Amino acid sequence: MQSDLRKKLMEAFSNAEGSFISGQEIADHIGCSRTAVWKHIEELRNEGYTLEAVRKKGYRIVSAPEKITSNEIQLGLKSKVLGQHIHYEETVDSTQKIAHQLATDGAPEGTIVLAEEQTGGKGRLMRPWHSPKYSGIWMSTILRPQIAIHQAPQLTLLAAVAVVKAVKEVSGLQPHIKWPNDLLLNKKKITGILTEMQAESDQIHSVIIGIGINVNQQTEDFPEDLRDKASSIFIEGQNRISRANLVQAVLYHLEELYFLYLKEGFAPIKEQWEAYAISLGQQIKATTIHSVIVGKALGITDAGVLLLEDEDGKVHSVYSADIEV
Ligand code: BT5
Repeated sequence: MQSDLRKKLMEAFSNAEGSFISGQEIADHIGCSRTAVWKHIEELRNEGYTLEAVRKKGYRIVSAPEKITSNEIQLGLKSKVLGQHIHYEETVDSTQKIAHQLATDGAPEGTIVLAEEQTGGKGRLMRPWHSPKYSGIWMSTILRPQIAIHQAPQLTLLAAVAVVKAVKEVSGLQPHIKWPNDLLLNKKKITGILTEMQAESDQIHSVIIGIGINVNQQTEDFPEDLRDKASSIFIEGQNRISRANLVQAVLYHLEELYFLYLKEGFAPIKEQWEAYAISLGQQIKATTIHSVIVGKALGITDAGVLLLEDEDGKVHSVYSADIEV
C-alpha cells in the first residue's frame, strides 16, 4: 500500500477513536472506491491488524500487529542454552533454510531462527506451511545431539511434548498430539513440526527442529482449503496470546525435555508423549508413500515408530505417514 494512502487510512480509523467507521466513510476520506477499501482492509489484516467488520456499521481496529523482538524473548528467558542466540527476521522464505545455513557455518547449539512471516514455509515432503505475518510462531532450533541417525525422529516427538506443555502453560488449553508431528485443538491442527538433519555417515552434525504454531490467527486469516482442518490458539480459546511468552515457554520445555533425553534416553519422553497422544488404541488410517494401512494404533516403539495392527492381526511398523483418525 502506498504510504500516503496508508496514512489516510490510519487517519480515518484514528478519527473514529475506536468506534466503527463505515466503508463509505473510509472511501470518502481516502478518495477511493468501496472495493478498494475492502482491499486495503485485507492488506491490514495480512499485516497483523485485527479488524472487526460488522454489517451496516463498518470496520473497527481491535488491535495492531504485535512484533516479537529478540529483547523481549531474552528478557526473562528461563532456558540456559536454547534461545541464547537468536536470529530474527521480519520476512524469510523458510526459517529451516536459514537454520541449515547457520548450522553449516558452525552456529552453536540452541541457536534459534525466528521470523514474523515465511513466504515459503515448508512441511514434510515439501508441502507448504502457511505462515502469515505477526500471528504465529515460525521458529527453527539448531541442536547438536550425539545420537545415531535413526534416533533423530524421536526429537520430533520430544518437540511435540514440549509444545503441548508450553501451549497449556501460556493459554490454559490442552492440545493433543497426533502421531508424529501434529498438535490438535478440538481436532484441528494448530502446530506442525518438521525435523531435518545434517549428517555424514552415521555422524549427526546438527538436527534442525522447525516448529510452526498458529497463535493469533482468526478464521479468515487461513486460506479456504485449510479452514476445516487448521485452527489457532486464539480461535479455540478466544484469547490473544503473547507470542514472545509462548516462544519462551517452548524453549524452556524443549530444553528441559532435551536434557532429560540426553541423560535418560527416550523412555521418559515416550511416556509423556503417550499421555498426550489421541490416536492410541483407536482405529486409524495411515497413508504412507507406498500404501494405505487401516488398523488399531498400538503405540510407538522406543525409536518413535508407530505400530499399527491390521484386521488380520498383523502388526505394521510405520516410519512416516499421514494419519486420519
Ligand atoms: C508439518 O508438515 O506439519 C510441519 C510444519 C513445520 C512448519 C515449521 S514453521 C518453522 C519451520 N520453517 C519451515 O519452513 N517449516 C517449519 P506436514 O505434516 O507435512 O503438514 C503440512 C500440511 O499441513 C499442509 O499440506 C497443509 O494441509 C497443512 N497446513 C499448512 N499450513 C498450515 C497451518 N498454518 N496450520 C495448520 N495446517 C497447515
